[in-house]
Amino acid sequence: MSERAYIGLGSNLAEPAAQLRHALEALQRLPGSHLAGASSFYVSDSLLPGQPRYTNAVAALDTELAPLALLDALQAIEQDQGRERLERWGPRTLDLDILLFGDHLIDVPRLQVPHYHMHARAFVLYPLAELAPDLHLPDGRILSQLLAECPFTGLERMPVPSGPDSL
Ligand code: A4P
Ligand code: MG
Repeated sequence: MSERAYIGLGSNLAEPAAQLRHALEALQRLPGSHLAGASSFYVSDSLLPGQPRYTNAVAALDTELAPLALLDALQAIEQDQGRERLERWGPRTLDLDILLFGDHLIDVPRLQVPHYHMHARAFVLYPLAELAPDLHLPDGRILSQLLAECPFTGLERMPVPSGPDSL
């Protein structure tokens, strides 16, 4: 059975926008999966001081992969694109987070879904709203309400369309 997953993409090293475009191409190639959509790209300051600015986006992926198989596949894409895990929250060529996986609530050591900070991060919520403005989270939260509590301040939407059609 196919599930709709939402994937958060982030990069702040080595041409971030190109990293995100490559990652979207890689998502398109995942087995048993279909890239159903991609948001615009957004640029914002890092939450952590002293790091380059981030480029972020969200992708909608319809997938027959199980959640941990999807996590394995996303981590393989991160590795392919040169991610080095030198420190947690350090700068990275590519970060792929599973924001949502259908209506599943997942809490196992390797994977927590919904992603633990998505409800308070403008660089996640605004691109997600481009793809699914009426979304209800499996824990009962409503995306429009989260957006109302999360100012757009500090986000810069890049003008060039970034969807799969423009890859
Ligand atoms: N893991 C658990 N749940 C998930 C999930 N839902 N999706 C585990 C993906 N992975 C999940 O991840 C560490 C472990 O989390 C994984 O091995 C997996 O088993 P990681 O990607 O190696 O570590 P990380 O990215 O350094 O940590 P984390 O918590 O994902 O970092 P954040 O919270 O994403 O923070 N500022 C802006 N403007 N934009 C950003 O994207 N990102 C960060 C990093 C800081 N500031 C930022 C941004
Ligand atoms: Mg991560």
